Amino acid sequence: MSTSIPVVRPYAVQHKALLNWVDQIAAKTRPDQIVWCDGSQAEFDRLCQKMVEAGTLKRLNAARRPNSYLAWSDPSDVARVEDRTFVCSEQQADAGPNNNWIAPAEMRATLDGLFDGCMQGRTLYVVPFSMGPLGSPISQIGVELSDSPYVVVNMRMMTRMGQAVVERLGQDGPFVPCVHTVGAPLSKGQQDVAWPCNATKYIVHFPETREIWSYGSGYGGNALLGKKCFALRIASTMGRREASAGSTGWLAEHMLILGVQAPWGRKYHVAAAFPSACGKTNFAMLIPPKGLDDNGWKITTIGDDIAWIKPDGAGRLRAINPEAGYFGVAPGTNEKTNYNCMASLKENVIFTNVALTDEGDVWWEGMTETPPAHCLDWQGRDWTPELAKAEGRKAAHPNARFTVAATQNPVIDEAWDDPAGVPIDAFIFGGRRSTTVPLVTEARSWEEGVYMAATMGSETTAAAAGQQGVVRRDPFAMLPFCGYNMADYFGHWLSLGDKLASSGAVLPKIYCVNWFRTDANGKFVWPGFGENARVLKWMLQRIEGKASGQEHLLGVSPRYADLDWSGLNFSAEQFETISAMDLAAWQQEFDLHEELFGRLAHRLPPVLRDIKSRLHDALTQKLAA
Ligand code: SAT
Ligand code: MN
Repeated sequence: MSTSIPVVRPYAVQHKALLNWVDQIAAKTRPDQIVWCDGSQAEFDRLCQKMVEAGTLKRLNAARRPNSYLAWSDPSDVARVEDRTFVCSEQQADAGPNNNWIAPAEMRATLDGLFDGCMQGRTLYVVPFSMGPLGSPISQIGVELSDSPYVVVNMRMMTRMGQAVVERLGQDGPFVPCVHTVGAPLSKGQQDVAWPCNATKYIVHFPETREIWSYGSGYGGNALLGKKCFALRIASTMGRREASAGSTGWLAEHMLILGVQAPWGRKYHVAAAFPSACGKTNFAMLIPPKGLDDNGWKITTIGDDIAWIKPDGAGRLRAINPEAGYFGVAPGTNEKTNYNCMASLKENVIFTNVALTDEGDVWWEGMTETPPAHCLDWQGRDWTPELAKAEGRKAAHPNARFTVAATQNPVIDEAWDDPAGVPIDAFIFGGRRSTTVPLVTEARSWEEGVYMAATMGSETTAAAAGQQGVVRRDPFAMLPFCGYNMADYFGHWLSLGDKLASSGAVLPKIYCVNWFRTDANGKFVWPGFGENARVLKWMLQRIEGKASGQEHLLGVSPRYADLDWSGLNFSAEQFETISAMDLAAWQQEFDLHEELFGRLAHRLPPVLRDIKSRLHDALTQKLAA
């Protein structure tokens, strides 16, 4: 097929199927031109300049924030839209009750209508990207076709993007096709707006054919299709599909990965899952507190949001960060909560939906103790501390973000880019719970760890559109990101553990944490942030068989004396507030586990039901005693 649409392609492409697909999408969406991205700095600068002229970006004060930009989105387009996100597998049961499902044929008909001419008056950018280091056995390649230059510049920071990826694909390499449009075609002479988008939104995945189609949004995970759409929803289905009698398959997880150098001379790697906007980026960059073993600890970042995990030849689970940048929550970030993050944000940053100060720099709630006397809020309106008080209006949107290359992180791990990945010693699962769940619990077995992760609950945050602060079950922090039936996903974790254990491999330990318990006044009791290193130390000592704890209903937790408190004033009473097992609350908690299992009953692995009965019986006995 050939179209008469002008094409800018600064390099040769040998891949016929890729060329044909781009032609085919262009014929349908009818852009003014097609531009193949090379991933260069010059291209990045050119696109940013164009967006400054169009009003999409503001260039920040070069003396204060060199090479940095600010975007304000449309007020209706500020977060992931979970109710507009679809997994269209052939069978509804394969998508599971955790996903919105529409029959593929019906969805294709809908998309056909929506994408018809949707890029008129715009440029179609071809964005080849690699999730993971180019050439790693764990990496995968995608190509996103998008009419948003904002997406292009963000993808350049968030992934390995450009010409080298096309070269890697060669004549017939596999790639995941991703099509994205803001859904705002321009008629001849029509003036564009700063943030084009559409009230109608569809974020669609076809797992069997590994396709992603996104319509109507320009924001975050709705539009940067390498992130949640590919690296989690599609990749999770790929990892499971590759499991067979002879193979464990692999895992695509909503996890940060960190390296921990312990003072006793061993380096560990930990992967931790938390729901969106629960402090993953902070945990991934944490600085151990002074006093803890005289600073013999060093924590380094491999990834802050997503981990792809595969066993190596010896059956050890190895993880890579498929991303190359951070798309983190700005509000609440400051030199105290995340020093290394603030250092990463000194230059070369794209900010979205934070406030603009009179000096041409950025500000957000919590960035400094004293707010600026005046700034423009994320919608461009005058903002002062007085107005904030009177109207309760925030300067930055609660889901305001920064996009920055991982290489700007001063504590990036030396192996963050290693194609072989890093060996995982422990998994951590955490939710945001103001009650019930203790500070830290070690699972007694892989199966019980899977049970704890599967039944995790969390209070909802601003990362997704919708009500905030309500507890929902968020198994493995994957509820919005698992591209297939959650019950099958539990089964995949269980069988992977089974296969590795029976091959003689040592499985990582599994921990469940909760940094967010509150006191009677609703205040967080645990200081969190850097102090979380104390919990990390206990976990690593447990791995070495060098720390004790107390067994209870769910597993093993530290007593007050089992944690290192040097340099921190935290009383045994305070510790009790965040560690106590309220048996009556657990009675209710098990009811909620049962509710979840009821929803997933169709394919739920029986082993999880057995564990639940066992734990519940033990609780009943305790309550009776
Ligand atoms: O908008 S994103 O999905 O990229 C961010 C998040 O939910 O963590
Ligand atoms: Mn996330």
